[in-house]
Amino acid sequence: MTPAMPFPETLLEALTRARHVVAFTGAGISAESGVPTFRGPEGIWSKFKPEELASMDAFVRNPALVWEWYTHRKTIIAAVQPNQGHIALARMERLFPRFTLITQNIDNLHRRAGSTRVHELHGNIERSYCMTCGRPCPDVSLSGQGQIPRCQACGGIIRPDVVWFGEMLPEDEWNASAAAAAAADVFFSIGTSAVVYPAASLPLMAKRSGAYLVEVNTEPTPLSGQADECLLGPSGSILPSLYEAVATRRHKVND
Ligand code: BV8
Ligand code: ZN
Repeated sequence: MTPAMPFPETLLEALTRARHVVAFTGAGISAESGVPTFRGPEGIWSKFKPEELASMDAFVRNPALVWEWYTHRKTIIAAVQPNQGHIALARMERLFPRFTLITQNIDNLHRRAGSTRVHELHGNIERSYCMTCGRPCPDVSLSGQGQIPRCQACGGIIRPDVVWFGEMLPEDEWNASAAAAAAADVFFSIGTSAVVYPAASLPLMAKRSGAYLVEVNTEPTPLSGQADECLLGPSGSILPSLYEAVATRRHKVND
């Protein structure tokens, strides 16, 4: 049983009355599973600059280095499990009349935790495709000899199905996420440094449309000053406690 944390009454009241709740997540929600974040001290980017790896230029210049980095990350992700934060969000799907999950993460941990409706703004590392014929190529990695994966059908170069810097976000995922932000009664920004656009504009889009904006993070971010509530701490502890507190109240109110 997760120890109940004292949550602000305003937050519990907003969640008890809420019809549409949106959760927007970043690398921080997967940190407690053992997936390195991007900008933390142990963050992936601390060893590389984003443009060195997660961009088309980097891939054209040095596809083997980029594939080596994604193969390394796929190996890490395959070995970890969703944590209590992912699981609490999966359970929230059944707690509110409408619950939308939007993630910047490419690690697929939300789905593995049981979330069924996930908007992946930056793609999914478990998917790849041929840059020449577009054919999806499931589960490819750099070969042992450092050969970059090539399409069986046309010999084209295969790339990870993720959104690189300078690339557009998938239109349908973006449109659905922007619509959810505009309709949210409560919008959670969880485990994100809120610096990568256009994803980072979603929390303020929600607030401008009247949502109650809640940040869950182990440290302040550029968004903190605009949030109605800042819950400071690990999402793996805060989210399960919050779920328990709200589930109890909603059952009392709705029974
Ligand atoms: C686009 C997929 C253009 C790949 C990623 C100048 C100003 C404004 C914008 C720009 C600019 N220059 C360039 C841009 C645009 C650029 C951008 O925003 N750059 C930033 C860096 C300034 N954006 C783009 O290029 C986007 N595309 O703009 O298109 C365009 C426009 C028109 C027409 C054509 C083109 C595409 C961006 C997508 C890039 N791809 N990922 C991959 O993963 O390999 S971004 C990458 O960063 C991940 O998706 C990651 O999720 C995302 C954001 O990082 P976070 O998730 O926030 O992770 P981070 O480590 O930063 O933070 C973790 C947080 O968790 C921390 O706050 C930490 O405190 C907290 N935390 C840690 N542990 C816990 C915790 N919280 C709770 N509990 C814990 N236990
Ligand atoms: Zn092909």
